[in-house]
Amino acid sequence: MSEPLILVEKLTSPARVALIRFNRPKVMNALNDALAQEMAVALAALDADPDVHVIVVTGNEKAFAAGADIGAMAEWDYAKVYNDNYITKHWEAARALRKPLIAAVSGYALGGGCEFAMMCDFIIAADTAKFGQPEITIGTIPGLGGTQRLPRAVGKAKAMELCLTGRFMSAQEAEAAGLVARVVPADQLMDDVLATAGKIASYSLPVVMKVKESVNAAFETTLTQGLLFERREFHATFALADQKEGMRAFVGKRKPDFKNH
Ligand code: CO8
Repeated sequence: MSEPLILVEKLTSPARVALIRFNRPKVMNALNDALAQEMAVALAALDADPDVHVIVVTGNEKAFAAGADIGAMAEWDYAKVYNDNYITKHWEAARALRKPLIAAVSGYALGGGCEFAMMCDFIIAADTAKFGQPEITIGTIPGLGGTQRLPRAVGKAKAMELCLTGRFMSAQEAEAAGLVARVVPADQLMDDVLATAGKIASYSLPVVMKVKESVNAAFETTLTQGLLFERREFHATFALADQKEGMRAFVGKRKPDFKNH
């Protein structure tokens, strides 16, 4: 049996959190198609699993992922990538998730690695993290959303400069530019990310999913449509028992006991 390309674990502590770890350490977690397929299957299964509220994806100390597997791609031709629907076929599964997906990034997040981190709902980075879109240095361009999500995250000037030069950006620069939610010392990354995931997992799942959907609407709609969407979803929380429980618990000065309905 060959090694699995990703390791999937449903944690007991914190509860309702699943951890996915890229498992190609010898090649800096280069993302080949078999890994992409395993990831798509795992994400869909965890999204459908009622015991899981939050999914965390990580790599290892050296690399979150150093991009698509260059050795695998080197001899592919246009007909192959087009006919295979390369990238779309597996990676777009991440966009269909209703539950939060958090990227815990240590070391290199380059090319497809940076792009997949940006597909996650937010990134927490170790102070060792390095982000970049170096595709131009190997004769291609970003293909998993780098030219679209990077400008939305850090603005046109920095995104254009990063994609055109292929240079790497430090965790500190990424935080200042708005790409990452927070930077933490490398040896505290997983404790911090899992505590964050555990906190989100302690809330009412339908409310968590409404927050995710509403924030994402900010990138897909006009302001007027987005505000209307948020208002409707806010009103809809009043149909949930968990809204009663949350507000009554606050008034009664006790901890809420959310039932996810
Ligand atoms: N693909 C395949 N193998 C890789 C990759 C990669 N992306 N990155 C590193 N490796 C391998 C190296 O070949 C090396 O293997 P070996 O030990 O057999 O020689 C091993 O990992 C260790 O790497 P290095 O010896 O190079 O380690 P360094 O510490 O010297 O350098 C770097 C680390 C800076 C990360 C360097 O390896 C590097 O520049 N890697 C390539 C980065 C890159 O160009 N990424 C973009 C790839 S293209 C892309 O992502 C397209 C996006 C669209 C598709 C998205 C679908 C996922």
